[in-house]
This record gives sequence, structure tokens and C-alpha cells, in this order.
Amino acid sequence: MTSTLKTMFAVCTTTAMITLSSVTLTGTSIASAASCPSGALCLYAEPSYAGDAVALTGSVSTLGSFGDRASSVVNNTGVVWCLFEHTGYSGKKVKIPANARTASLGTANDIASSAANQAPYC
Ligand SMILES: [Ca+2]
Repeated sequence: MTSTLKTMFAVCTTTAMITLSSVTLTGTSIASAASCPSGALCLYAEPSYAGDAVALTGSVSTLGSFGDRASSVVNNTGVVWCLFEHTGYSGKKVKIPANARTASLGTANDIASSAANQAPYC
């Protein structure tokens, strides 16, 4: 079960690999919205795709140390993603349409703690 839950994602300010309970962070650089990898959902700590960032390629039940930090987002995937206020895909939900981006999460600023791209959560 642990291996199936393990999802690769990247953090721009970290060069060493950091392993959380169900998430692996790697050292891929993400400098701007344009550099969000194809096939990834990128979360940025500041509006307008600035600051620390993570790139998700699958659902994560916790954003770990990036929780409550996302202020802008790029969806470079062909599916809808949902951001959740709490870990475990619960609380307030914000939908990010396929191949869309938002420079400011507005009322959802700094609240995202988990993310999903599949049923039954999103
Ligand atoms: Ca933020």
C-alpha cells in the first residue's frame, strides 16, 4: 500500500531528496510557470508563480511541509485537479481545470493541504 501511495514530486529549493510519510520530494528546479513540467500540477508559494514550488504528478493526501503555502497554481495536465483545505482530501475544495492556471488562489490562498486528480475526491 505504501508503494502505491508514493507519488513523486519536486521542490525547487531542495537539492537533496526528502521523504515524507507518503510523498517523495526531489530536487527538480521550477523557476516559473513556464517551467512547470508537462504532465504536472505545480503549486507556488507566492502569487504569479513565484517563490518555492512543488510539482505533483499524482494525488497526494498531504502536501507535507508545503501545506498551507500555495498561492498560485499551474495545471499542466489534461485532467481536473482539486486542492483541499485539509489533509486527506477534506475541507474546502478548489477545482483547477485541465490545462489552466491561476495567478492568485484568492480566498483559497495559503490553505491547500492535499491535492487530488481522480475520483472519488475530485
Ligand atoms: Ca503562500
